[in-house]
Amino acid sequence: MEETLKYLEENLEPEHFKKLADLGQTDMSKFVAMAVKLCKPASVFIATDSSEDREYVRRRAIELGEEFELAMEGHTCHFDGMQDQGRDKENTRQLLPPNVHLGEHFNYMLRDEGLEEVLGILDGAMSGKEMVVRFYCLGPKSSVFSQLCCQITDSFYVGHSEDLLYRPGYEEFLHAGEGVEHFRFLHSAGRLENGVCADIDKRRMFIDLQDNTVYSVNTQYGGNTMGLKKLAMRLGIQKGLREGWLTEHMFIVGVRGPRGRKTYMTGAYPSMCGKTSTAMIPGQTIVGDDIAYLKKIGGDVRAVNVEHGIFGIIQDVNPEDDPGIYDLLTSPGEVIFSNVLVKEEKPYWLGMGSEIPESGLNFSGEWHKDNKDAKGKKIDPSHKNARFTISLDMLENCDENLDNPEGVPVKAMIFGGRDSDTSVPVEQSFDWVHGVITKGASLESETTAATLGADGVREFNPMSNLDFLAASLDTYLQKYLEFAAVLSKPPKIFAVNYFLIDNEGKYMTGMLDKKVWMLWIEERVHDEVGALKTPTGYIPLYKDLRRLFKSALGLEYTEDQYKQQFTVRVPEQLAKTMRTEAIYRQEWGIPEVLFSQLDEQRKRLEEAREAFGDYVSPLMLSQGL
Ligand code: SPV
Ligand code: MN
Repeated sequence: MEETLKYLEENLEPEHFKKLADLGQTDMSKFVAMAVKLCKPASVFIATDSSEDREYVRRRAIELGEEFELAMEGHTCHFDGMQDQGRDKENTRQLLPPNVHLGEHFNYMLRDEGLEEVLGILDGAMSGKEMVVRFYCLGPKSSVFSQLCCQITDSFYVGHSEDLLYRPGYEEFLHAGEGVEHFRFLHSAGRLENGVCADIDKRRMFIDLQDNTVYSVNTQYGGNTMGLKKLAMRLGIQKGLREGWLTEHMFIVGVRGPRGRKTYMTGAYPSMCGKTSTAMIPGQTIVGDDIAYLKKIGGDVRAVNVEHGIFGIIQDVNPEDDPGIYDLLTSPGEVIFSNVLVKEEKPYWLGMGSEIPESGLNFSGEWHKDNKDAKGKKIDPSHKNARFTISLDMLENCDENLDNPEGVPVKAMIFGGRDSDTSVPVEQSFDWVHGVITKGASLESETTAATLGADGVREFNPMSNLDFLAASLDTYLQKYLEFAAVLSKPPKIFAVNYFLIDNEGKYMTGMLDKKVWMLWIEERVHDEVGALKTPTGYIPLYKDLRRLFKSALGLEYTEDQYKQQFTVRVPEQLAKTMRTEAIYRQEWGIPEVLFSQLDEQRKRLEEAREAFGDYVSPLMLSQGL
């Protein structure tokens, strides 16, 4: 330790050396010393939780040109490079010791080789730049869920974003005692040209599971750089599976039921499948929109939001579909816009509900509506994955239990994907095991712009967590099944699908209909409404949906709509069952119950086909519960 402290004392300004030394965390000091030695920054800023340090980080982001101010007070905008607009799955790898294999769905490499490569790229990556060291707490402070973290970066945009998205952790470290386990992240945007990363070909996000450390370099996009977000999920998943709890890609909301009752639910959907907008449905309260830790406490599953803010997709945020967020994005307050169009210091984005200028400044530089990219494709005014960053406590509908150290009790868990032709809009599983297997582990979704690559390709994405798993599928599933099996009343499991398309290529359900599905789920949790039993789960009765459409949205919901939306599509369902089974057959050690559940589902579907044909109208089914 003495050697480390000596090195730090020689290389940090006294004020900053003191802030770090005061923490008394040997391991962390070594990490900081290693990062300074390796990345060779011109200076180092150690940030505490103070408002001065926080303000400094925000100001530096602007001074360095990583963000620029917009007309509205508190609003700034940041641009990522043309090739840096989403999570780069290809170059995000877990580093594993020899002889550890997770399966073919994962991107990993040998730890020694990976470390050599990424440390080589990070060598001197901060020359001439300022390094900033931040401390955060994932989950509420002083709670059984708290997970301390240290983020080192040379991007003040990353630091500023994390200040909006996470709870401060300097004080927590100070009181935690020497040697507290923590996650750590080292990021450098690398060499910049015109404010964006110049060496995109050397973009790497490497996760060292053995050392709870993540390295990220030559990228600015939040999903690749903010260690506490998706990169920390791998570390959280690894730790949770060891200790018997879950780290999930889930929102958490409080849904108001009859007589003012509030019921908490989680929802796991892949990126860009309506997670944030579901968490923001008017009339509900929001605990979180992206990442949850779930633990068993006192006979309940309880969940916390790992985060304290939203890094949300801005496309289609407009006064009609997303009034809460739209208001916030058009009022004074601290907001970071990324990859939108800016004209005369005003931000514009696709689907904002008003006209977008024909020219302005965007992620491609000076933009005009006829501009084309290198492949000859027209450049959108704002990127499909353009985002806004805000703190949750700015929202009027922020839930009162956001910072409750015990979290909130989870009564329903919802799984949703982008599915144009197979599943009904909402459905309840028969029980915990059926739900985990046929709704969670079988989840598929058509790809979106949140990750680099083609859009609209159907992909297997169990629990919407595949991108972040730090365990083989058999371990993850086994632990998931065990997680709530011991509870007398495990959360009920539901599936939703907002993306069914009719023969003319139009969405079968409206943007706001999800409110009705949530209200139906709320009533089902309390056994207040009946349902029809289908081969794949319980679906709503027409009369309940008609009532809820009327009371929640003031709409007449017709029997024709119901029939069209809730028809059991047997060939598509059978094909899905077979696709899922084939994927799991290629894995090793998958719990046998997965195959037996899929087999039973297939038999039920075949029986229904015998009795009613390929497409089974809900009106043909009898009430099942
Ligand atoms: C997602 O893509 O799932 C997000 C944004 O929530 S990112 O930070 O890129 O992961
Ligand atoms: Mn996400």
